[in-house]
Amino acid sequence: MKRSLTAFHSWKALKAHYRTMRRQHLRDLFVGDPLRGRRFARQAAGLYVDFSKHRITEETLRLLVSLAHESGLRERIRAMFRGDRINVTEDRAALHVALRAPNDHTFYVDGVNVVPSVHDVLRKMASFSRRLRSGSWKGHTGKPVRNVVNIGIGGSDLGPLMAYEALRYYSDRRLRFRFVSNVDGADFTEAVLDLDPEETLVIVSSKTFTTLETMTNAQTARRWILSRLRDERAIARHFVAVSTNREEVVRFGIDPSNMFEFWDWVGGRYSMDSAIGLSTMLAIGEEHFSRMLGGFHAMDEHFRRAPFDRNLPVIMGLLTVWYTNFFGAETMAILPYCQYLKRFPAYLQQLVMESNGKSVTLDGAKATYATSPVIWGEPGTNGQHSFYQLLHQGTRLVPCDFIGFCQPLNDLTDHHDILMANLFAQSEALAFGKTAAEIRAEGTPSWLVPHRTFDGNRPSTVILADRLTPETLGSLVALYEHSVFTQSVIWRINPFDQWGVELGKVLAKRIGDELKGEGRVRSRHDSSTVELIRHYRKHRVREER
Ligand code: G6Q
Repeated sequence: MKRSLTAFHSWKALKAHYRTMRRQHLRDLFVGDPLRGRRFARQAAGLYVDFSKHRITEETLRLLVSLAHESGLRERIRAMFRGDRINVTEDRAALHVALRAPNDHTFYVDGVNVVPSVHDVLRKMASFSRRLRSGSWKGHTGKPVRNVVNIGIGGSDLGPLMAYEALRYYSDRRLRFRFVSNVDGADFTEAVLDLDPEETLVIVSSKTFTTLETMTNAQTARRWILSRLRDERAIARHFVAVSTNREEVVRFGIDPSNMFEFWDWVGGRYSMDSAIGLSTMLAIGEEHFSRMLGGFHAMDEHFRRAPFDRNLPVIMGLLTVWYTNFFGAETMAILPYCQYLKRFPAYLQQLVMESNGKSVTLDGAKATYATSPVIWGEPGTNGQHSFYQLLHQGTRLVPCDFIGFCQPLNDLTDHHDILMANLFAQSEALAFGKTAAEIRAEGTPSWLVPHRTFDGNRPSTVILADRLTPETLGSLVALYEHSVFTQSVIWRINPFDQWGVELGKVLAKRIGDELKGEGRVRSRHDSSTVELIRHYRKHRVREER
C-alpha cells in the first residue's frame, strides 16, 4: 500500500511552512530581497515567466520541488514520454507529445514508432491545405471553397476555435471560418446563414464519430449541402472528416481518402495539434502550423529535461497545488492581455477541469484533499471593468495568470503600451495593494478609508512573450498541458479520462425519447424531472404529421 500524499515528509513540511507563509506579506518579501523580481523569473521556449509575486520563498520552492520528487514526478514524465499506458482507466497511452515531434525523433506505442504516421498525416493535411488555399480544390459545382465550417464539440472544437482566434493575424483572409459545436440548432443556423453551400467545406471533427451533438450537426450540414446541390456526389467535395473511426466515416458517406486520421493515444483535449487542427492549418497554412508544433515541442523538451526548480510547467503546477491544498484557493483566473486570446480561458477550462476535476485517486480511493481549481477568465483590460473588483477586494484568494506580449501585431503601439501598462499595474496592485495609512495620507475621510484600502498579498504569475506567434501559442498551450500533468501526479489522479461526463449523456438519451413520446412519462425519474418533462411536452413545438 502506497503512503498517502498527506503522509509525505514534504507535504507535512509544507503544512508547517504554510503556517509561517500565510502571515508573510509580499510587500515584506520584496523589501527583504531587492533582487526578488529577477530571482523568481524563469525563461524557456520563448516565454519569460515571473513567479516573484507568489507567496513563496526559496524554501517554499525547495519544499514543493521535494514534493514533486517524493511523488515520483520524474518517473511519471518518463512514463508519459515512453508511451506507457498511463491512462489506466482507458488502458491507453497519452502521447500527445509525439504529435509535435520532429520526424527524426522516435516515440513508441506498443513497440511501434508512431512518429512516421504522425508525419504522414501532417503531409496529407498540408497537401489538402495547399489545394484548398490555392483554390484548386473545387466544390461540386466547380467553385473554389471560400468557407470552412468545423463541426465538433469539446476537444474537437475548443482547441481549433481557440487556435483560429489566437492566430487569426496569420490567417488567409479570403477564407471564412465558422465553428459549430452546440446541438442547439441556433448554432448551425447562425453559422451558415450567410454562407453559400457551393463554396463551403464542412470538416466533421470527431475522434469517435459517434458524438450525438456532432453527428446531429453533421447530418444537418449534409441536408443543407444537398438541399442546394441535389446530388449525393457533392458530399465527397464538401465534406472531410477528422477521426479515428474509419468505419463510421465511411458509413456517413465521406470518402475515406478525405479522412484525416489520429489515434486513441491522443486525448480530445490534447488534440489541437493533431489532425483535429485541420481548420487551423487551413487558416494559417502549413508553414505556420509547423512553427506552432515547433513551439509545442520546445516546451515538451524543456519539461522533459529541465531541473524542477527551473522547469516552467513544473513550477506552475506546484504553485497550483500550493494554493489549492494549503491556502484553500478554489479558483484560478486566466487573464490574457491580448484580444486574440479571447478563447484561451475557455480552452483552459476544459484542459484543466476535465483533466483534474476528479475525486478518486489512481488506486480507486477517495482523495482526501482538494484537486483541480475552477478555471475562469476573460481578456484584459475588459475584465478590469467587470470582475476585478472581487480579485482586489473580495474575500477569496484567486491566484491569477496574466499573459501578455511585448510587441503588438498591429501598428497601434500606443494602444499596446496602454494595454501592457494595465497588465503590469494589475499584477502590482494585487500584490502590494494600498494600506489604510497611504489612503489616509491622501486626505480620504476616515469613514471611507476601509472601503478604499487594498490588502494586497494576492498572488499572480506574469507570462510574457515577445510576440503572439504560432510558436508562442504552441509553447503556451504545452506549458499548461504539462502543468496540468504535474498537478495530476501530485494528486495521484488520472488526468486523461473523463468518466464524469457519462451519466448525463445516458440520462439525456433516455429523456430524449420521452420528450417525443405521447404516453405517460415513465416514473423512473424523480418528481422534479417528471414535472419538467410534462411541462415541456405540453408546450413544445409539435412536428407536422
Ligand atoms: C476531451 C473529451 C471530450 C471530447 C468530445 C468530442 O478530452 O474527451 O471533450 O473531445 O466529447 O468527442 P469526439 O471527438 O469523439 O466527437
